[in-house]
Amino acid sequence: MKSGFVTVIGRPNVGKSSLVNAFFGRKVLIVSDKPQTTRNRIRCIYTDDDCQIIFTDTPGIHKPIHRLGEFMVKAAIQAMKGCDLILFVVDASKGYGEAEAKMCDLVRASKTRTFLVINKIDLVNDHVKIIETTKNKCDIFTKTFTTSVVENRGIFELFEAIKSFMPEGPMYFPKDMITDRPISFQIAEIVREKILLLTREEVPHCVAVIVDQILEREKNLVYVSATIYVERYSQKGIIIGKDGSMIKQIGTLARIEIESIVGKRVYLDLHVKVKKNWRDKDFIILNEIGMKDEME
Ligand SMILES: Nc1nc2c(ncn2[C@@H]2O[C@H](COP(=O)(O)OP(=O)(O)OP(=O)(O)O)[C@@H](O)[C@H]2O)c(=O)[nH]1
Ligand SMILES: [Mg+2]
Repeated sequence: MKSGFVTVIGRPNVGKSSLVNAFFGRKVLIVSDKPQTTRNRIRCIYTDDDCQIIFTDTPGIHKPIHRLGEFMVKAAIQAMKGCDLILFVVDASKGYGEAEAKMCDLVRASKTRTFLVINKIDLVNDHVKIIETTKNKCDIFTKTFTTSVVENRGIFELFEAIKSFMPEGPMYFPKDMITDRPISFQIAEIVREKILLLTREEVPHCVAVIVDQILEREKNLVYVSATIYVERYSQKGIIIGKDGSMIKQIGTLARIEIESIVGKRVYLDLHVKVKKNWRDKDFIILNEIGMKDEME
């Protein structure tokens, strides 16, 4: 059997999580049009009859301005260690910039084989130039691929190339395991994704979601309670909305998706709390949202 570890890196918003979802042919990771959607390294395990590929999605590499950002970048760098292959994802409409230069240094130091993936080619007329610029500035790529997740272009070719690149190895995870993150994490991410979808400006970045309780109340009903943390009272007002309209919308969208992963009806109880500067100071929240490894 072939098996191995593939780490996906790139600056925020280039489509890393979207690519991993495309490999699975379904949503495993949350995605949004706001940068810094992914905050943790998250393993997604693909298993078929003759191979197991463990994809590690990572937060976008950026210049951090608070502890949460520092931990996110640290998580991405850590994820590059010990993998068999790195996917270096670039947004075709943005090209090669500072973040890519930093990534290039990191990849070179890791001495790991790397595929260059130019994603979002649907947004540009000519992606040949960006491939050339990226290759000229960074000469570390074993192979180059162009993809569009929205138009499903190049995904199959890239996936097949990854598969054939994997070494012979064991099954690392049970074959029905999709992610290494617990259900409470997956639920919190779904709630956060709906907030990212429905709010703007600084609000999405100031939100943490923690699942407090998951209880099987009746045979076919699961009670889930979660707390949404924000940094200011004005943000709490935005999340709740006029007469509770926003929190209701967040709850409805999230509940439908949570029900599909839990396989039962869900009663979702959401609360909003203010914790000033939690992104810099609140190690309990940072720990609860999965930053433990990065805090050590
Ligand atoms: N036009 C276009 N949009 C894409 C493509 N792939 C992803 N997107 C969009 O780009 C945005 C960012 O996608 P994500 O998958 O969340 O990006 P990411 O790199 O994981 O972002 P972070 O988690 O913030 O680092 C979303 O709005 C996606 O729908 C693509 O091939 N073409
Ligand atoms: Mg992401």
